[in-house]
Amino acid sequence: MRTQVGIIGAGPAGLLLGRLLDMQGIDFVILEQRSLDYVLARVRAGVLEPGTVQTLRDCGVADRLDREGLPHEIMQFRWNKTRNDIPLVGEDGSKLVTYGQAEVVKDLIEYHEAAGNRIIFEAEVAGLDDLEGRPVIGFTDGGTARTLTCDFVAGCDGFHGVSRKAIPEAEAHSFIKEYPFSWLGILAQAKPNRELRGFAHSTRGLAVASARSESLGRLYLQVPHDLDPATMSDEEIWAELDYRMDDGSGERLSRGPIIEKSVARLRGFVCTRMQHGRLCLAGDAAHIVPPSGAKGLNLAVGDVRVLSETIVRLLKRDDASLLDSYSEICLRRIWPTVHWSCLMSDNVHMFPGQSRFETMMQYEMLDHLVNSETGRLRMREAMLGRPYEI
Ligand code: RFL
Repeated sequence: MRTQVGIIGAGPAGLLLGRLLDMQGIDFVILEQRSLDYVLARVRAGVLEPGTVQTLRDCGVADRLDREGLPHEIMQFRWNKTRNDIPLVGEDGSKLVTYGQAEVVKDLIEYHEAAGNRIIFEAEVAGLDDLEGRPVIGFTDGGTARTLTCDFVAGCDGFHGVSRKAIPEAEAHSFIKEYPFSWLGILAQAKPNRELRGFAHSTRGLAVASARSESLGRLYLQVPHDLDPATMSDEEIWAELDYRMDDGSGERLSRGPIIEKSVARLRGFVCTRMQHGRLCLAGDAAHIVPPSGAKGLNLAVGDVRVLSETIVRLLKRDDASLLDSYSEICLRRIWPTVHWSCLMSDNVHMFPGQSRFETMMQYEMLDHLVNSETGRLRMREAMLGRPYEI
């Protein structure tokens, strides 16, 4: 097979890149190791920055998002059993929107299917060759070994993908912070309670309550790495969420059947070498943020905007100027966002062996971010997302 751009991974990064290339008349093939059903069922991020929403609108894939997305004007924080609200509206009126990552992925796949674009599911990429000449992607399709020859490769294959491993010395140019706990995430058929949303720092650890739609709640509990979600009953999960979210107001979460449970580790990770020859990494393939900042998907969108312009200039105008500065441009948005996500994580969780002094320091930091003028400015800038360079 042959194409101009071989995209590895049908997550938000790969699917959006395909759409942006499509708008420029550049041919591409997306190779995805999982099945279509698996990709559509994956529950993950849900808070979209205004820039992400606008990018999806500019790509013509935001009709449902504009109808069903839930605008998010106030963020609630609880600590020491007290509720604090912070308005999160930009000076131009821009807001965060809650709309599940699975819905973004579904809208993009529907677009590609209608346009007749090539996405090959259950096609696992095993290796990359000749990245400094004419790249060749080796993959297995239904057990058969095949190759895709292309002019450019986009590594959008997530943290565990193969693309990063094809970059010489990527490991030596990587930075990682592992947190000593995980998040248990649940999806519940329960109407989210508007008065009980956001982050709650409790002495038994963090709880987060958010909405995926008017009738679906997405909630999280800080848990040990080795927690087997099957060992916690729905009743125990709701009781723990209520305990940690309690702010003395008497409000309780609305309960309903829990339809999905999963445990995810928290880590910060950045690979600063995001390009080698005609391969560029985008999204989780290059960086991971702890979810406390709700930034993973939004960062992927920022990378992909730079990557699509890099590819357009290279393939249409034979101009490699952006290719040489790809990592540098992306990292200018990545590092501050990683820093913000880690700052949030460091202050909303209970760490093993944490002293009461350290807890008081966390309260102080949260109070600064939520209740002081400079702190609110910082929070708004970080949560609404930094402006794009490209
Ligand atoms: P993805 O979504 O991981 O997609 C990568 C795709 O590549 C495929 N793949 C391969 N395909 C072919 N051959 C191979 N060898 C391949 N290896 C991998 C994979 O099957 C997959 O389809 O990366 P992408 O596109 O960069 O998008 C990034 C976002 O998905 C990610 O940042 C967020 O979901 C992170 N994240 C969250 N972010 C938030 O902002 N808020 C959240 O609440 C939030 N919750 C989460 C999350 C990530 C989670 N994971 C990864 C454990 C909850 C979870 C459970």
